[in-house]
Amino acid sequence: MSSITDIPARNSNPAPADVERKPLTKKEIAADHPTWCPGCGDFSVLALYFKLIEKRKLWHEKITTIAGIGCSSRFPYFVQAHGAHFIHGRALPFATGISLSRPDLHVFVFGGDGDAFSIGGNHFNHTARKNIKMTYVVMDNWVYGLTKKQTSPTSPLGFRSKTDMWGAVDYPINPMKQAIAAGATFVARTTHSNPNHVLQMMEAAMDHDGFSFIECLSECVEFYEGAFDASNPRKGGVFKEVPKDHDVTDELAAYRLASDPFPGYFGIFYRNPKPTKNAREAEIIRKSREQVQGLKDWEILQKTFDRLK
Ligand SMILES: Cc1ncc(C[n+]2csc(CCOP(=O)(O)OP(=O)(O)O)c2C)c(N)n1
Ligand code: SF4
Ligand SMILES: [Mg+2]
Repeated sequence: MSSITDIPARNSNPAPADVERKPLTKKEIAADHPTWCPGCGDFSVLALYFKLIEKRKLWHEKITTIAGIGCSSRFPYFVQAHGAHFIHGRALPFATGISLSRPDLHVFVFGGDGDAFSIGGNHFNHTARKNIKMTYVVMDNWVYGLTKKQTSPTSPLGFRSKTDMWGAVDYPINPMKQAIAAGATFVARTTHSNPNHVLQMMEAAMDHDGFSFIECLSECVEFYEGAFDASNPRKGGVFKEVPKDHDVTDELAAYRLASDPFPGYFGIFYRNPKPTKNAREAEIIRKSREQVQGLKDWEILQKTFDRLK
């Protein structure tokens, strides 16, 4: 009888049949036509996810695309693969269950700044500290887009919205600092307006064995037009990459990079692998299986009941 622990590890070599399989084409990965507003930054992130799937030969049955609720969180609808559009702010716990039970899958989570840092703020911290193996891309537009312009945790001071008619008075969070402080083992920043860079960051995140977090600036052209112009050279801004001599294993140096005022730096701020919860749990399962080796299922059950007496 097979069990979840018999599933091959995610990084195991592909079977010979897989080697001969052609990479999926965009046509095979794209599902419904995205319902985003024309010009929304989220289109770019989706297009680069398709590119990643094609380039890295990720088969339908080997990936899963999870999201919460929001414009950005509509993401899984548009991907022809397994996935779920889950409850607002709860994408990470849902993805955690998948990651721990199916170590052979690439678990990708997409969502917005509200989903990640307001209603899902608690889950963000805990998923990061537990170092659950997955890639989380937050499409940060500094606003609640789906619900038509409320202040989000990343909206800058003074931002006028339906919830702050006289301008936001709450200090915004800094997603990079939050991710580093929470214990994420891979922390990167990119922007929808630089497609090559988005792809580069997604590839690096996917290859990281642990919780990999990407803040991807993604403009909401409807409710926060021009928010990121200062980071876009085509709009007169500056795209400043993380300095070549930055030590990505240095947490304090990463924190200092994250303190640079907007538009700040782009690239990998922090990458410091350490054992994942996936690995630790797999080890516990392995050891406990050793203890019951050779026993029949009913004998294992009986042992458990005896322990409960
Ligand atoms: C429990 C719950 N509370 C509130 C809402 C309403 N709601 C839906 S999306 C959203 C915020 C979305 O903002 P963000 O995550 O930044 O995504 P965006 O639309 O900007 O991409 C809110 C408050 C909801 N769907 N469920
Ligand atoms: S409201 Fe904003 S975030 Fe939502 S689809 Fe339109 S441009 Fe994109
Ligand atoms: Mg948002």
